[in-house]
Amino acid sequence: MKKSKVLLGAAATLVIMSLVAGCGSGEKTAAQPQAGQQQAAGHAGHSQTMPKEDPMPFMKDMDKALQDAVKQVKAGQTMEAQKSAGQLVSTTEKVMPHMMDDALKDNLRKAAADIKDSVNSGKADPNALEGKMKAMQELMKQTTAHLQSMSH
Ligand SMILES: [Cu+2]
Repeated sequence: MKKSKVLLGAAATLVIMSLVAGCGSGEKTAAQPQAGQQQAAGHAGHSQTMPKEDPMPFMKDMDKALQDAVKQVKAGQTMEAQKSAGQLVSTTEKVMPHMMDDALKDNLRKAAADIKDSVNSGKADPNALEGKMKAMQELMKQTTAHLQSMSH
């Protein structure tokens, strides 16, 4: 009697253990295709992880802040130029969550930070700054095309 109870108990433990293990592995395999689906959705269009907003107005703000900063540096309006450069970086950050191209994202962020640093140094060479502006505008063109390839 006692022996069979122990055996039953052991069998029950085994069943529970295999159920738990089965559950665990089931969860793992279920999680993997989910991650794949999310990636696929991100490439096809506006990802669910993105803020629900149209990033295009940010691109306009970015362009305006960039042109203002360069204009103000040229006019010797250092304080205003620094404000515009700050605006440039913050609008760039707003667009970041909508971008799926990591290289482009990185380049755009670096271009904005570079311009801000040079404006904040207070001794930005207007000609060098103009070159940086053109480089950033080229990246912005690519970014706009990239954002338009997604549905927002
Ligand atoms: Cu988006």
